[in-house]
Amino acid sequence: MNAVLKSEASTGTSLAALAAWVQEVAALTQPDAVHWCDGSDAENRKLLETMQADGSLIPLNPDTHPGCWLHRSHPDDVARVEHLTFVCTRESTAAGANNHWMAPAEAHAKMDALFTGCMRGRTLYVVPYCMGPIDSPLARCGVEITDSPYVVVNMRIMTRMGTPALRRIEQEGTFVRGLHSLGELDPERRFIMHFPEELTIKSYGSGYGGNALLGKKCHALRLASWQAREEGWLAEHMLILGIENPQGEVHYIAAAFPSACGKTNLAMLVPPQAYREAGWKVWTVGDDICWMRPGPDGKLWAINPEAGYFGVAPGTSARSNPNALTMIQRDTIYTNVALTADKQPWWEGLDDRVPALDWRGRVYDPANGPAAHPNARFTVSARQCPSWSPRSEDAGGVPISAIVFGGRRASTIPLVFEARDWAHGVFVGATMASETTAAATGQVGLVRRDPMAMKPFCGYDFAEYFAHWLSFDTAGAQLPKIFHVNWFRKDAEGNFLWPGFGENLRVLEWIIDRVEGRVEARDAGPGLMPVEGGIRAGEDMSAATIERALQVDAGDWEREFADQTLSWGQARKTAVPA
Ligand code: GTP
Ligand code: SPV
Ligand code: MN
Repeated sequence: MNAVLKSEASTGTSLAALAAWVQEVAALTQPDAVHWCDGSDAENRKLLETMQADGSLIPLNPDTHPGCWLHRSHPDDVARVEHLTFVCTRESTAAGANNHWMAPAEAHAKMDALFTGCMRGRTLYVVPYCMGPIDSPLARCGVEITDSPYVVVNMRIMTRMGTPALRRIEQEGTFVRGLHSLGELDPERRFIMHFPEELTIKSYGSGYGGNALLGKKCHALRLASWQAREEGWLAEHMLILGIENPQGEVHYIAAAFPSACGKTNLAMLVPPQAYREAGWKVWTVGDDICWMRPGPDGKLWAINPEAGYFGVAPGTSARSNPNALTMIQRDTIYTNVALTADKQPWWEGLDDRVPALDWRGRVYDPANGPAAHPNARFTVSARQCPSWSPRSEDAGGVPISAIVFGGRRASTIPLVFEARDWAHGVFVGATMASETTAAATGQVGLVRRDPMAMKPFCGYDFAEYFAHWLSFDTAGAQLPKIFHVNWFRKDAEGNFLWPGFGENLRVLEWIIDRVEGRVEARDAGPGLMPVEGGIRAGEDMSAATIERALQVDAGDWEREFADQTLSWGQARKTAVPA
């Protein structure tokens, strides 16, 4: 451990509860040194240098990718582990059928046994962070203790990390406690435990984003959803984007798609040429998490609690997401991507170059599978996105005009439909499904119910969660309209029926027109749908493509409805505690 970091170890905090907790954890985990993170550039540089020296970060080509690094994770530690993720409430019914549950005493005992002495030979980092603009009443703070410098430098990008957060925590006196250790990175000794009644997280044995950057899914979704229900707001797995039309009106839309199903891409959408020329603009507020609550005007006001993006690399290209590609050209941490011979990051779908090394550092051989891991990711500051919205820093958030649910569905689900009212919209969100992806370990491509894209992230019983959603429909509420989209429908040959990406703006335009009452819709089974010509065609978009993507087949829908009922029944049955 280097001298500068070590000499700061005894500083700490004026908040007795925090100082005591750090001391207690240090006594348990027995690190060689304790370092309180201030979030400064100098501190960050030191950490990067230390990791370069021990090989856990590899500098990328400074000419093409200045300030960029590659991290190769343990090959068994590349995604979230839903089967090892628990919600530990006093009553098992509070965690619900949708979560794995363990009694808090048992979970603490199990975790504390793992944590005993686990930081010997390592530095314990104390990472104070704020989820949301530091001056926002909607923001919430936490402290993560970790023995992973990779986690620290990622948390610095993903959250408002360091001294300003510590000052807010000292003023408020309360904070989420997150304890993390890499442990042995053994999948057999890996658990992600949540104690919502204690505002505590314990995570052991993984360095992967969603398992280890505790501000993100563990705090900002699982614990925050619990707090949100108690306090009358919503913590959702949603992107937030602003759409500015040629008249200068901006509408903010929040959209929930499951992991690796298009949030980052939609949030950074580049309008098709005809729209750009007419003056349409897209503003990115968030790509993964949305906290929203009713304002005095009855509207839902939303903030993005994060300060950076932990995005899926594969599929990102100049064609699919030019804003993202620009954004990750500098000061970016790449995890599990491939490398070209001149040390540029590479992944499937980027371009037609052939990489030199795969994500494990082996000479690239297609026989070993994809060059980049399918869940390879980039970590980057939100401000580097060309479409970054300055409203991301608004303490009060942005007003939401529409909520969009969507999934990855090869069949059945049309391009877009609108819920008839709030209650129907909650039903649409509650029954949605999507094909599983590489964002979580397990089989990819299975259709599973993923209500509101929150199956892996809701910190309490889904029945209570749906009831909480319904409770927002009060007199005086100015609730957003709710829609469902599907960018992933395929034809018989397995080709996408809809070009997606920038072209998705055509669907968002219809959504805004519906919100403003500017266009008619027809009732078509699943919900309200565009009338002919309702979605704008153009030189690069034929009316026939739109019609095909909008088709609804009665037989498919009967099967879908039967599956919705069956899946839910099964989920309830299998999850009854023993
Ligand atoms: P998480 O960060 O895991 O929560 O995922 P996300 O919802 O932000 O997913 P992301 O936008 O990173 O998309 C994941 C994959 O879907 C990428 O490979 C994209 O290229 C692909 N994708 C995104 N939008 C579209 C689309 O409109 N059409 C098609 N065909 N693919 C898309
Ligand atoms: C997801 O899996 O939904 C992600 C990536 O956004 S992680 O933060 O690792 O959960
Ligand atoms: Mn996500």
